[in-house]
Amino acid sequence: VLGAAAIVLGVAVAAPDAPAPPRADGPRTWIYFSDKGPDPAAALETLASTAHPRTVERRRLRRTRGGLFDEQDLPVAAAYRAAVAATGASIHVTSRWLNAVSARLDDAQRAAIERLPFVAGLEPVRRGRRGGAPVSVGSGAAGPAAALGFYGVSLAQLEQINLPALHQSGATGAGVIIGVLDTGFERTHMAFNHPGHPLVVVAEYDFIDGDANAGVDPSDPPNQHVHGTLVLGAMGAYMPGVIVGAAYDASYILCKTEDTTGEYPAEEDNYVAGLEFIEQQGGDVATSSLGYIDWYTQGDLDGVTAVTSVAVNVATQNGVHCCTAAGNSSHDADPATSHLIAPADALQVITCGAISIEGEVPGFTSDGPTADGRVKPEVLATGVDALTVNPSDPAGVTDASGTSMATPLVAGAVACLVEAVPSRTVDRMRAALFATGDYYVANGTSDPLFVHGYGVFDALAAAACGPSDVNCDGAVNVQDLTQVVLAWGPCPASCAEDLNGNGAVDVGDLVMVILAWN
Ligand SMILES: [Ca+2]
Ligand SMILES: [Ca+2]
Ligand SMILES: [Ca+2]
Ligand SMILES: [Ca+2]
Repeated sequence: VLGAAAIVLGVAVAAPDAPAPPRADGPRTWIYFSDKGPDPAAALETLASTAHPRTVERRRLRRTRGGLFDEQDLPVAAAYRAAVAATGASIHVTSRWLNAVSARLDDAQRAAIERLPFVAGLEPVRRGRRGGAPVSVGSGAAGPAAALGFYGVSLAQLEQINLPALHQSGATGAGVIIGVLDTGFERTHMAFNHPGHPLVVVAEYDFIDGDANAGVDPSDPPNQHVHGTLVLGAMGAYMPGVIVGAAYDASYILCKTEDTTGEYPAEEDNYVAGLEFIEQQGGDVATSSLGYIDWYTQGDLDGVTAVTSVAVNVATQNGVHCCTAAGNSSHDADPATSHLIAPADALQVITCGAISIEGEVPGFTSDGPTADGRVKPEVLATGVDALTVNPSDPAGVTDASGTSMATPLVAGAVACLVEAVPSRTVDRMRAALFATGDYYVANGTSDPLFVHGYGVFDALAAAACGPSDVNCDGAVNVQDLTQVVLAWGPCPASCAEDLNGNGAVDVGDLVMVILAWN
């Protein structure tokens, strides 16, 4: 069965450069609306009282937009949605953040919708593949050896980011919710059903089939659960002595947003709907091991163009720490060329590249920067022969490779950091990880070739980084002051020196350092 699984995953790379034949059911179209309907102010009133308490709590702690809710959070106007449906178009997803619906349209429906006075525009729904090279899956032979200790076979990949030390300090992801955007998730594995410590799933949805089971339905194609299960195992497994995930005490929101049957496993409307679901269900962290590039060029990856990146920008502004894979489209020694997949270019996403346990960067891991020159990837974790649950053997483990595997390890570490420092904003979470990256610590800068980013971070050190400790060395002193002065000026995306997150390194940040001097 694993052989078959490898074939399914291989579909992602069967013909990366060939023109894409249309699927039998054809692509969908985004229909954007001009406003949120007749009385948005009244609708806004009811939002705060009807929102999930975890969503409200997270926004209070970490939201960087004004207030707790705004027009972005309002649902799409029901009358607008009904008018689109009245043309006969079948609506697939509805996005409040984009103020749009996606639907498959024939020419007559398209013409009728274009004439509606409240329709602002139509755009194709972009689709994509899992970023180039395959996520390889091992033989399943990586069985547990005797006397491996609590972490079993996961020890080395967790130690690489110094995560067991953070766990031992008491931060294991307890009380933190991680949302996962992937294929289906098979949860019969023993590591998800440990007596007294089962995997906790607080919400799930299947955006492909429109049902409430993101696991395995009888009608699902075989192996539709493989990729998602590999990813979930890296975070949520709990089988002491055999395999233990990066955030084994966290709770999960599972979103099946990737199809496995067509040539395009990733459709951006499902991703956007899944991310909104995670935010609305109180997620603290969102992680995606997928990407979209077929319709976009590297020049589009400026953080504000690709629809999935736009959605990630909204999520991070609402305090959701978002992690995503850089892609498996390779890298080169030319700093002017990039091989990223959206939403790796989003403004405050944590973009994850792959490295081996031995510290070697594999050929497949994608390089940055973004089109507007921002460092990507930012951090690295084990993405070569990473160990996780075997989706085809409820007692077994297997190895898998790809930035798909590095990403959930990073997301798990971030979830533990959220438990340790719940009020830390997305900006500062990024800064804390970057400041402890091994490339950054060794060189005082990120990798100029945009392959390592800041490098392999140190989860325990990142937890210790106080709000005014720019360089995360445990003290606030002249070095932090110097770093602020050297970075003086606008910082529209995210930088370690923008301590108060106001988009600039300025006197406010200087004051924060001086007040915290110790
Ligand atoms: Ca289903
Ligand atoms: Ca390059
Ligand atoms: Ca310092
Ligand atoms: Ca500032």
